[in-house]
Amino acid sequence: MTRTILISGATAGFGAATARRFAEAGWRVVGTGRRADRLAELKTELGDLFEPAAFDITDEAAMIETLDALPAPFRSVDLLVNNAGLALGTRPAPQTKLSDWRTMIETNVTGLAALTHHLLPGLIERRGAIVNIASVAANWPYSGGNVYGATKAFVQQFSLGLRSDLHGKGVRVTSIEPGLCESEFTLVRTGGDQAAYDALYKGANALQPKDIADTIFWVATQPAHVNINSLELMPVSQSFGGFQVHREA
Ligand code: 8X3
Repeated sequence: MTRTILISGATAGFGAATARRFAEAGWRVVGTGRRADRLAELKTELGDLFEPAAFDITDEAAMIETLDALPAPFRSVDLLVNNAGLALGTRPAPQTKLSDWRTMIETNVTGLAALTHHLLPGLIERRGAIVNIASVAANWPYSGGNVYGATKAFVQQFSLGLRSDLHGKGVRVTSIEPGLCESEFTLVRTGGDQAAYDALYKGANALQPKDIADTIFWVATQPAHVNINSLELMPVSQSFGGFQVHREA
């Protein structure tokens, strides 16, 4: 039986790689995102197995209208991958813009919750699965992580809460928490600063979007009685820096 995956934020990075990974395995794939041209390119690449759903995840009315208008087989979602999300800025909290914090909360928290809420009845009916993309930033605070890390802690805790609320319903829920991964994410975070992007990844042998896609695929193809609650992964080159202590002069 052909199954259907819906991936939010499929226009680049983890989302596009995940679309390719599941289409390769014969799943029907719904890819959402704001950039219709990117989704059209994926449609050209992946063919009939791929269905674009262009909307901004912060626009709940557009999301519902677009998803409800999908061709019937693509409306029966078995696996929701909540991947859409972003970080804006790397500066400490006092030097950030409140508008950036709002955008992160509206996308990473409110948008993710709205999409999940909309698809939940069908996922319960089909005993489906939800994979939420959190981050190591949910587990390990770092300077400049502020609201981004907090939104990812929400995603992680929401995943655990869903597990509890869906008790006995056969729906699997997983929080995936990736570390440094080379993707457009960093260009978005730095406002398109290619030099900062190059410096961050130079010599780091970072994770690649395909690593995350393979991880999601592995999680989704475990036997039906196995739930991976959370899974944190980093490149070998990334580890922990410990606490900082400020001393008065
Ligand atoms: C972001 C992970 O390690 O680039 O989700 O801060 S990291």
